Amino acid sequence: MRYTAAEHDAFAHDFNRDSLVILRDHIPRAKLARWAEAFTPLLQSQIAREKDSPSRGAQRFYVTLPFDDLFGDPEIYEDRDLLSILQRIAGPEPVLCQLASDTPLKGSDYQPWHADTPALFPEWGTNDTPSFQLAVNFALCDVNDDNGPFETTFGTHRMNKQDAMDRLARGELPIHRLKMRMGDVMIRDVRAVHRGTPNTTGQPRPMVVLGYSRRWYVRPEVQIRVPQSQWDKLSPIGRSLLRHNPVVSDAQALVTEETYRNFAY
Ligand SMILES: O=C(O)CCC(=O)C(=O)O
Repeated sequence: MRYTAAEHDAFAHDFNRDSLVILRDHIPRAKLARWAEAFTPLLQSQIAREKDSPSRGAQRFYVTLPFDDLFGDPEIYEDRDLLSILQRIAGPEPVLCQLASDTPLKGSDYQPWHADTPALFPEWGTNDTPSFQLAVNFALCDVNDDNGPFETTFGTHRMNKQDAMDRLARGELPIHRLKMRMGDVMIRDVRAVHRGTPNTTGQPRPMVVLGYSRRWYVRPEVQIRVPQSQWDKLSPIGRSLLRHNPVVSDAQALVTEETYRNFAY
């Protein structure tokens, strides 16, 4: 672990205020360079599948990653700092239910401002509950002003969504344009209002997303297909994190055509 319990507390405190925290320089860049290399053919296949109707907007692709020896890496998804902060934010025994990526290419545009999930109890007219659905994001390249930095607002994860949108439209909410180095890890509450921005370079900007949720929260729109041979190798922590995902034969695990289209909350 890089951080002390007091530092985990401080991260959780900042997260609850802002909707996100970034652990700088947390994953070795050499490891992510290997991910980037293996990602290229997966992206190409997804582009070929979706070319007439990209799932996340013009020239923006959602690619599910296989839970194999490279991408199913416990040094990343079981990282002790990450889990310590997640448990402070979203309670004990979280689940991991999504292993995927978002990639804008040249020709991509600003997405509409959005949240990735509706309020837990919409009839309350407020989002003011503790966090229940989190995204852990890290890029497979350095993210600068030109290649599609993630833009977000602070504190809107617990606001009424319409109020947040109205305040944003009136220019009352500062917009944070997040430049992240490859190796930085962001933990964010997906209720915060955010958007993808255009990538104007010729290089893709892959951003990995690991989806974690509270122990009782199920997201039917995503899943991780865990090959039996990987399940057999999982640690007790890995088995707990992945307990709600299907365990499939190694041959079946290769078949994945998940797309993910909802983003207009
Ligand atoms: O890739 C990004 O920077 C943001 C993507 C996003 O928010 C989405 O597709 O819902």
